[in-house]
Amino acid sequence: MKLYTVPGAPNPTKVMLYIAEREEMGVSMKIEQVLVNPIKGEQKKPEHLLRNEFGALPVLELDDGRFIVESLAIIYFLEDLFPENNMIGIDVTERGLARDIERNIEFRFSNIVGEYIHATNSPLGLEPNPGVAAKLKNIFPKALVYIEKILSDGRDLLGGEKPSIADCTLQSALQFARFAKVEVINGYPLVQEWDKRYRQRPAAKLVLKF
Ligand SMILES: N[C@@H](CCC(=O)N[C@@H](CS)C(=O)NCC(=O)O)C(=O)O
Repeated sequence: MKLYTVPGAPNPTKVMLYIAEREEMGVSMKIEQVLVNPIKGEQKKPEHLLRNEFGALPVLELDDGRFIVESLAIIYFLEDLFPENNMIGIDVTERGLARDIERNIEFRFSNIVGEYIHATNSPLGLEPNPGVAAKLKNIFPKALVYIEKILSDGRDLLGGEKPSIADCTLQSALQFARFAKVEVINGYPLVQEWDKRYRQRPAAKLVLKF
């Protein structure tokens, strides 16, 4: 299999962190990573549009030549393909809760922070939009309060002691903020500590560039 990806971008990083965490747990996925550079517009080139008509990253190319183009669908595919010692676990309630945290973080934090970054100091060179940035800056702190509450019982990681998909999602958004030099977690000490802790993990050291 091949993963078309780019370090630094949030959705590709989420999948790359997931793969690195699973490999750390002893799963050998044998996925070749192929760079597609959005700063050069390579995600909109005809050869990439054949992989993903939406012109986005990441894309997983299966061994039979078909493609999966949504980051979370790629992760769940890999969970199913390599079920032993998977990340989301087997207990139905635990799985439901883990998925809930991940979705809340993506929809209420990562996606909004991504738009905030593009409106503030876009790595893709989009025109800054202070009006949009000011509006978004009032929205994502609610998610930070939610994350602080989760971490307030002293857990190391979002799902407890083991890494979860939510950790990959949150860290990929925070890396994007560091890459763009846009501050988003000041005043949220438990999130800041989690961030420092997570970045010490071998998988994080392998994947994160910023
Ligand atoms: N919902 C998709 C979003 C994919 C996406 O928007 N990827 C960004 C990078 S984080 C991208 O390729 N942006 C460049 C573009 O859309 O031109 C997913 O989760 O995979």
